[in-house]
This record gives sequence, C-alpha cells and structure tokens, in this order.
Amino acid sequence: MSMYAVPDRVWAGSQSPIITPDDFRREWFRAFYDPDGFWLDVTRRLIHWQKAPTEGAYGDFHSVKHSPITWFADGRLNVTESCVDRHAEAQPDKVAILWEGDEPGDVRRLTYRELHREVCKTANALAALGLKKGERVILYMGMVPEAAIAMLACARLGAIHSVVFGGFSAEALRDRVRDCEAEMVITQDEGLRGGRVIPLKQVCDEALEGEHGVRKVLVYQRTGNPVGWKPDRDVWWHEAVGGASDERPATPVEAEHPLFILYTSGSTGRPKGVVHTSGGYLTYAAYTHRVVFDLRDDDVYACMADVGWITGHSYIVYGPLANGATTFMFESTPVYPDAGRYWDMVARHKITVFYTAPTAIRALAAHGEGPVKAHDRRSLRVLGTVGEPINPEAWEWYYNVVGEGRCNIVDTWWQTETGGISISPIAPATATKPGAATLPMPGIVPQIVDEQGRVLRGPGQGYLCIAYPWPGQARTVWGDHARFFTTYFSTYDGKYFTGDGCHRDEDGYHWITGRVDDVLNVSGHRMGTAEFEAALVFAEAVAEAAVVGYPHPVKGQGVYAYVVAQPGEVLDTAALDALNAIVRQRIGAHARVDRFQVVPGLPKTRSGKVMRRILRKVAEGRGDELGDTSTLADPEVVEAIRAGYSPG
Ligand code: 7RM
Repeated sequence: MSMYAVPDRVWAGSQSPIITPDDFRREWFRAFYDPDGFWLDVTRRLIHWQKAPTEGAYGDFHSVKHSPITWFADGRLNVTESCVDRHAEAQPDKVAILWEGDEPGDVRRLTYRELHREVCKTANALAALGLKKGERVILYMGMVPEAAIAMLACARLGAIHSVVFGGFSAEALRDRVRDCEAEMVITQDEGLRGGRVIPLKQVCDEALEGEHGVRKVLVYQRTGNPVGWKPDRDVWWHEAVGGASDERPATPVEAEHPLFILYTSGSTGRPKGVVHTSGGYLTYAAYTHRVVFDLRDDDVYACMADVGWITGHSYIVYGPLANGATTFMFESTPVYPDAGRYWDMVARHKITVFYTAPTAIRALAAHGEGPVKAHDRRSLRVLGTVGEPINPEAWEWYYNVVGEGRCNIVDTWWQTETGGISISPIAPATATKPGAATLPMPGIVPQIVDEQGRVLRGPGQGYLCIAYPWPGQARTVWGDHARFFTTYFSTYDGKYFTGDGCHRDEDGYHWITGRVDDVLNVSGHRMGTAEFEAALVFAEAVAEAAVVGYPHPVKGQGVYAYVVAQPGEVLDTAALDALNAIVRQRIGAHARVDRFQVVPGLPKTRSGKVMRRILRKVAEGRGDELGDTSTLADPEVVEAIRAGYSPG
C-alpha cells in the first residue's frame, strides 16, 4: 500500500487525476520518489493488459549503452485492445474518429463499434497478404481515417508500422523502406489537400522501382483517378478489406515489442528510425493526453497535426483512442477554402479541445480577427500548441482572439524521442506565462546543464537534459543502437540530451529557446541542415553548401543556404531555382530553401570544420557581432560573406 496512493474517485470516468496545483505536486513527487510504483499504478488504471506487469523500469542512462531500457517488461498486451476493443464494448456508439475531408462539410463519423470492425477487417486483410508479427509496414498516406485504421491493424497483428509523411519525396520514401526493410507498403491512389491532388501512389511506385523487399502494396482509393498498377504486387484496399472477416483476435505481444518506427531528422544527413514500444509508449501517451488537456467524457478533441509526425501518433491516434475519446482527423489546411476553416469546424463540430502548431497560429493571425470572429467558438475549453517555441504575441492572439480569454493554453514541449508531452502546463492546474512551456510532467525530471555538463541549480540558461527514464521514451534507433546511445546519451554522461536550449526562471518555469544542434524547425517540421546540404551538393554546379536557420516571422525558422559554385559555374537565379527543385526531389514538398547566398567559400577552422556560428549570425543579419574570427583558416572569406549579405 503506497503512501501517496491516488484517491480512486478522481479516476472515475475519464477525468484527469490532476485538477489543482496540489494534485500536480502530489503526482509529480510521487513519480519522482517512486517512479515504478507510480507508473505501474497508472498503467494498470489506464491500459488493458492481457498479463498485467509487475516490473517498472529496468536500466538507466548508463546501461542504455549496452541494452535498451525496459518498462513493464513482464507484461503482455495488444495496444488495440486498449484503443478499440474495450471501448467498442463499453461505449459502442460513441464516435471514435470524427473526420472532415478537404471540402468543408465532407464528414465521416466512425463509432468505436465501427472502428473495431474496420481494424479487425484490415488486420485480417493484412494477414491474408502474408503480414506477420514483427514485420515492418510503411504507411504513405494522407489524412484519412484509413491511415489510423492501418496503424491499428498493424498493431493488432504485432506488425511494426512506420508512417512516412505524405509530403516526402520518392527518394526519401525509398530510404525509409530500405532502412526498416519493409515487407509491405500501404498508400492511397491520391491524397487531397487544399484543393490539390497529391500523387501518393505514383510517388510510391517511383520509390519502389527496383526494390524487391516489398511484396505487397495495399492501395486505399480516395479520389478514384487512374493510377499505375502492378498486378502481382498491388492490391486495392476495398477489395482486400471489403470482403475480410470483421473478427480478429488481437495478437498479444511483450510490453517491449516495437509498436512503431518513426523517422526523424538529426544532425546527419541520414534520418533516424526512432523506435517506440508498446506498453510504456501507450501508457505515457494516454496519461499525458488525459492530464494535460483535462480530458472529459464528452470532449470533442481535435489535433490538427498529420499522422506522419509524432504528434499525430500520440495525440490523434494512440493517446485519445486509449482514453476512449472522440478524436478529430482533418484532411485539409488551415486556409482552405479560407482562413476561417479551423473556427468554422470548431463551430460545426463543437470542438472542446483544440491543438495546433504556433506556425499555424501566426499564419492565421496575419489574416486578422475577422475569420475567427465569424464563427462561434464557445465550445472551446482548452487550446494547445506544439512543435516549436510560441512567441508571446502569437500566444496572446490565441488566448484573446481565438479563446476569448476563456480557455487555458497549454504550450506542450516534447519530441519524437520523448513519445509524449514532457514539459507543459496542465490545463486546469498550471498558471501560464505566454511563451513558457512551464513545468515537467510527472515522471519527467529536467536538468539544465552548462557546456561542461554541470547541472544548473535554480534559475539560469543552458542545455536541456532529462535525468531519469520515463515510460514514453524511445528505446533505440532501428538497426543502430550505438547511434541511439551516441546521439542522446553521450553528450552529457548519464543524461538524455534533448538538443534544445532552455531557460529556467525564478518560478521554476521552463522556456525552450530552440535547437542548439543542426536541426531546423520550419513551420513545425523538423529537418536537418545536413539533409539540405546533401541535397544541394548533389547538384553539379555546387561545390559546397552550408545551411542554417534564421528567424522567420511565420515559419518560426527559415532555411538559409550558403552555396559555393563549382569552378566555371555561375549560380544565377535560374540555377538557384533548380537547386530548390533538387531539394524538393530529394527531401520532399515541405522542404525549401528560403534564401540563398552565393559565397566564394565557407568559413572553416584550420581543421576544416565549418564555423556555423558565423553563418548563423550573418543569416540573422547580425554579421557585425561575429566576435573572434582569428582561428579561421581564411578570415577573408568571412569578410566576403558579410559583405554579400542583404537583408530581406
Ligand atoms: C512534438 C514534436 C521536436 C523539437 C524539440 C523542440 C521543438 C516542440 C515545442 C518545441 C518549444 C514547444 N516533435 N518543440 N514543441 N519548442 N516549445 N512547445 O514537435 O521531434 O518533431 O520536434 O521541436 O526544438 O526538440 S519533433
């Protein structure tokens, strides 16, 4: 019997256990002093286990070098029983997925009973196509309910899904298919977004040209336009799933069985396949979803992310469905057909919790208050942001204009690697400050360290680390555990290093200052400077390239590329446009250089390392604050770069 046992009454229904600041302190300290007891309690309450775990965490941030950390290792479950079956039984007619398509008013509602049927049918179809437990499936889809159904169908079989955002190019898709050795791909004929057609099947065909590992491609028909077809490989979703049985027992897996791989950018040109496992991930996603947003039974919960990103995994699909919530899925963009689209949907669907990215808020604020005020937003209770720091002006606009000063704002800081929200206000319990991610979740112990790894006590600024394991954290990088260790645990001994800078104020509130590594955050899309550089030097005319971010009023960061021409080549406007075409081809439609500067050379140290600090300063328009450049191999290059900069 634990001293800090959480009273059962607060867990009745799907109410959050944290309503007051005292609740928060109690939960946070219990998770700190007795993490295993705390998380075992949480998981037993929130998750359906076929065999309930008795073990908490095993391993720490030293032992992760040799073997991944585990959580709940002796438990067995299938995540779809938590996300679908038990709700299909207890509340079969509740809407599980509320979908709105590209055209306003094009709506589908799937109840938990229907979701259960669709997941079972799809799992049966996948099994009939030969998919087995542990095999990998790439999902390359738009925002249709079938994307969530496909994720869950894989999970039901114990297969491992890897969703690739529908904006990625054929080459990026091929890299991911190869890296995880996918047996199967699930795609659509075409996607629809903002009135435009996205040729998903065509890109997929291009990616799979000459790839022999992929045995089957399952194709969901969204638009019905003709697409290329390989009869021995391609299968229509409606044919395979349509006739399948609607019963399929869930395959039990170990708690640490991988649930999915999600590729994310780091500081090298090669994206990492971040691996999340079943029991710990689901526990953390469900707990944070319920607590941060103060989830209520009758909520219409709406997250505007794409399932191709971690936010879509944790807070459209797994967290909300584990909690038996109604989760909204949106196929289109915030400005289609006009800048009132979000608020029009809030009014029509009576959305209560709304979660989006700061970049969308800034873009919409630029359209003024008119499109917001045209729609009734009285249903809103909680407003969330994620993906990048939110500037206080955008925060105030969200709070005052969208929320009419009535709603709690939760600025949720987390990462693909953390699995779920890690530093954030808890809607009913945390006093907010515009721009602050505020306080850590129960189970999260942040530490701010200096260059030498010394832990900062009290207020100050430095590098953000997390000191102890938590159930939602990534376990490894697919096929490369050594890379997992070096990337996250070798910079500061025994700590998880986030890659973010952070400032802590006198109230213990955390203010994330942005990435301190070579990762860019453009409109909430995480991209590596090295990926851009690899694409740019691929061009014949480019000898060298260095890419940095610069502050951008709407996108958060813009992409600034310094390019050095190959001898005899001229990089004129047409040539630079061609470079962006290559970037698009090698990375995807969401990747674009905003500003090019052609330079005679890159500033390098005598050992040949590019001095990014200098390039960042110049791109920010602060070329007069370079400080000491005497260690450079060729100081004249810096002069030329500084002289070549033109604002705007
Ligand atoms: C969820 C997600 C992670 C990076 C992270 C930060 C930045 C995310 C916030 C934020 C300031 C926030 N996963 N970031 N949320 N910065 N305030 N509330 O975005 O893996 O794609 O990106 O995003 O730099 O390290 S992600």
